[in-house]
Amino acid sequence: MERTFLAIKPDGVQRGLVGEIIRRFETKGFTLVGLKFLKVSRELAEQHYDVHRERPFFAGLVEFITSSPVVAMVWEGDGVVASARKIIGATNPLTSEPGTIRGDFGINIGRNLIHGSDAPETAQKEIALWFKDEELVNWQPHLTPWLH
Ligand code: 3AN
Repeated sequence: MERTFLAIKPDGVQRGLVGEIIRRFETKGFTLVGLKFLKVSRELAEQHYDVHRERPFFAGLVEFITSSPVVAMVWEGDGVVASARKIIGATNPLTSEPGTIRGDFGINIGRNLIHGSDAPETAQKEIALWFKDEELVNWQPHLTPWLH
């Protein structure tokens, strides 16, 4: 089953949007399989944003994500990587569609509330970086199958 890595960034936590953001993935029907609240180390932040190392905003990204706690999560479900990206919205909240998390709650590209893996391969790498195997819960909600 496909999995994705999501992290509610410091701005989402500080603005009290944790419940609202989690609700959107729950009500969509995806399954939560990992969840933790942590202050991110500089080492983890630099590894997570490694692809952006040469970008001018890299230092600011690392500074911000390490500045205050984040909620790290793994969600599971058919097509969850692409679907979560749609639920999150475009990178710049100013142009993200209303109805998306960034479109509904953000303005600033450097404060876009949530990270979501951009492809299944990236998701696997990010899940391995942020979570130990034993921190992920293999389970299935016992709902009527036609709901999902
Ligand atoms: P996304 O999070 O939508 O996948 P990426 O991977 O292009 O976006 O960028 C990673 C993060 O870098 C974004 N979430 C955003 O916080 C930050 N970022 C991207 N572009 C800029 C920019 N031009 N200025 C400041 N921060 C940026």
